[in-house]
Amino acid sequence: MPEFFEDRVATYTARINERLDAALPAAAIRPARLHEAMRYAVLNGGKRVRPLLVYAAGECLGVDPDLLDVPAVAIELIHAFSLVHDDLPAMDNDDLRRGKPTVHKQYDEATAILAADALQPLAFSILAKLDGTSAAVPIKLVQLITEACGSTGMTGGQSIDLDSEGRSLTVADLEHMYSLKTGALIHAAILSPTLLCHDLSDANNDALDAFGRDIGIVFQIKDDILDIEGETQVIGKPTGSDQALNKATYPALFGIEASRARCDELLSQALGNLDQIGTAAAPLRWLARYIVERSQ
Ligand code: GRG
Repeated sequence: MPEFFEDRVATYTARINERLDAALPAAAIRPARLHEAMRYAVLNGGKRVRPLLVYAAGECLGVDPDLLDVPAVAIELIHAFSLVHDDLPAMDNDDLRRGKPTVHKQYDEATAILAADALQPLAFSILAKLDGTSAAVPIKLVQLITEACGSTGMTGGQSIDLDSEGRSLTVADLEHMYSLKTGALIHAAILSPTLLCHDLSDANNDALDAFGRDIGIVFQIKDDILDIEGETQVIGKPTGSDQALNKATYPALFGIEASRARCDELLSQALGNLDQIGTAAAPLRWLARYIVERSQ
């Protein structure tokens, strides 16, 4: 059984990497340095968890994978954009990402900012050009994903994260920040196939909605744990950077054991939500467990 899913992950990862490559402007097109930096930001590795969640949730609902490529690519481009900005000196000031120099280290700060700036409109133009659906679908996808990125989504979460350095937060406030900073885009990835499904029941929609919320928070708590217990060579970035920045994280505020326990609790709640969907949710169940058990 696990090998079966590992093969599927490899197939979908190869698929998204090809689609991303095709979606990005060729490095030879002027301005070449900007295009090179955009390609570096996106194609320099990465687990592709968000696209995998798009494909897995789409499979659950019986959506044609050719339609899923569009939200999968757009969401990964936005994720790559967020990592470039997150690594800048004005934010987390990181030199290493995915085992390679961060974009501002490989190029320069101005190029990194511009590459990220250009990835975002590329993502939305790809969504707007989706065909093979009614005209309302691309608009709904754009609405879902812009809300996940904006001031009450990822950008807002990043703002709270930066403001929280050196401060003590309640569990509720910390999880609110996580649900925005990391969870919002993961939630949008899981919900995007619902907009491409013709016969979605309210119950299945609610199940995916609840699953997406839980798994987004789990993803960030696991990221915090890896920042302490992971190996730099495996996670592709220095460990201990949260502590160096005095970040408000789950392990820093509540301890590593409480962090593990919360991951397990949220995972079991997330998996419980999928009971409604039944066996068709097997790929999502596998990905949820992978998110908690991963070492990178
Ligand atoms: C993009 C609209 C927009 C705003 C940017 C900078 C910023 C606002 C948000 C940063 C959000 C952020 C970096 C959250 C952390 C999420 C996280 C745990 C990232 C690591 O994701 P992985 O492990 O990375 O999936 P890989 O490298 O595998 O893709």
